[in-house]
Amino acid sequence: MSNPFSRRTFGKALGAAALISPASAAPWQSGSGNPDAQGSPRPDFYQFPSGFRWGCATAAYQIEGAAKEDGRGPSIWDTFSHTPGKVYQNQTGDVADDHYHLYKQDVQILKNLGAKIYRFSVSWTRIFPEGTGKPNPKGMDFYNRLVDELVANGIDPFCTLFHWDLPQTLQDRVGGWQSSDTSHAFGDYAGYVAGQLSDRVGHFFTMNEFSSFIDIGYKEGRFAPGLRLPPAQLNQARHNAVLGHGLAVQAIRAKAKPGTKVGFADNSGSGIPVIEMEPHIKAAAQATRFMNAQYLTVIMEGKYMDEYLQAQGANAPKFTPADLKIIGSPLDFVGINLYTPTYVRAADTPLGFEIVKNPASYPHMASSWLSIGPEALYWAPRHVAQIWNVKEMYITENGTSSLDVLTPDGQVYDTDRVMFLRNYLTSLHRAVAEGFPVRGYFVWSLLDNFEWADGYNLRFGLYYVDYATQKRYPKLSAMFYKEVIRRNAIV
Ligand code: GBH
Repeated sequence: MSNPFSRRTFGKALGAAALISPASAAPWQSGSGNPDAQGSPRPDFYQFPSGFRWGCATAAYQIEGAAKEDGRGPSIWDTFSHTPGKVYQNQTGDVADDHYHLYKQDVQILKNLGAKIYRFSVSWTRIFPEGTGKPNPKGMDFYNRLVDELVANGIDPFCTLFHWDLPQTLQDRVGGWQSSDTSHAFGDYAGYVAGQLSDRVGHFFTMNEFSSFIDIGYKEGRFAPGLRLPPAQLNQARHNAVLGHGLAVQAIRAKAKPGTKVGFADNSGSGIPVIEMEPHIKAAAQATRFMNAQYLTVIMEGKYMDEYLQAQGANAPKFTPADLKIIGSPLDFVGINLYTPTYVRAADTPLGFEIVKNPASYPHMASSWLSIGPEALYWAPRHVAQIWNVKEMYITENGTSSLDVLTPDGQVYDTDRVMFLRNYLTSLHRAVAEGFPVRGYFVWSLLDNFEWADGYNLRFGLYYVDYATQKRYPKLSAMFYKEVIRRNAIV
């Protein structure tokens, strides 16, 4: 242990000295490791502060299955996945991971990992099979059982109210997010669920990834409901989505136990300075505001950016000042789903930035869209904290697909996923060490699952799912993550 290039030496360079063990010990001295390392042969340099919370995330349609059970109504993803040609090999979420029946076993998996937080989503049509009307008690029962099971096992449930499975009835009746009727229906549903669960659930996310369900579902047509709307209608759908978010915030505040925290989980584009120097950093912050003008920015600022409205011209959304007040309802925290970087440079443009396109040789993971940029996990929290003065943040998703292979001895050696997580976590560590208020981190995902239009082809789990038997196998990455959690440090 006399390595002059110890991780500890680098630690000082990263400004993380406060989080590592005795400053008096020379970096090359052995035996001065962090006491939390529990027998580790070397000091844990990438130590997280105590109280940092580690967990995993999932979403209802991707894991639950039981599509017709206990009165669940159809969602737009049932319809879409059953439409030939929309999903890889016409696969559906009818059975998925059968989590609806295997949830107790899945909670044990979480417990075994050492996860202290778990993010799941509620299927709207289990609660209100037609989107509105009378709640279905059997549907609510499932989430009551799940939440009880989590709490009994020492895992704090974080609940997402909308992860894309919109009631088909609302799509048919009013055009889904094309109508503000859907925004109001969502508010009512969110308030109802929060009222039922907030005695045990302390954190609610209104919606997951605005741009995914609106831009891909209503503009590109590759996600449910598979529409390609012209710009004015698209902008109105975007507006109705953020309006629904705001109405849900208000409904949750009205119906949930006092002290319940409300936020959202968005995959906001995160500008990364091409080189870490002042002009590019400033440009990256500006880009972050502008790229997210129709979602994150209007929610955080209660106002559409002038540049956004000007750029949209006659296609800009129609709204009232009252809408903006609802959309900008104060939040308790912000959740950020983070996968890919967007590089930005300073430029002589009205907002002072230009997005730098990656060359074709830029590396990506098994999903072709998943370009690798660990530093996104540093810049996104920094931008959100600095631009909007946010005091509590979670990384609500981060992880990767892999072409996992189950070996005959029941192992999955997903070294690519371990590489990915280890590298991204170093950037998260930097953000936390510099004081940006990230309180917890959720890996996407606990289990392999229905990866939307990619079906079961791409696996994102820490646990491999054999869909023929529904047996779960821990991958190498699960063992890696378990050790990260145990040591509260990157290993
Ligand atoms: C998240 O989306 C979702 O919240 C989660 O449900 C999902 O399983 C997970 O990530 C992994 O994908 O069709 O090639 O243009 C992440 C953001 C936005 C990434 C949509 C994929 C479509 C890629 N996603 N995007 S492509």
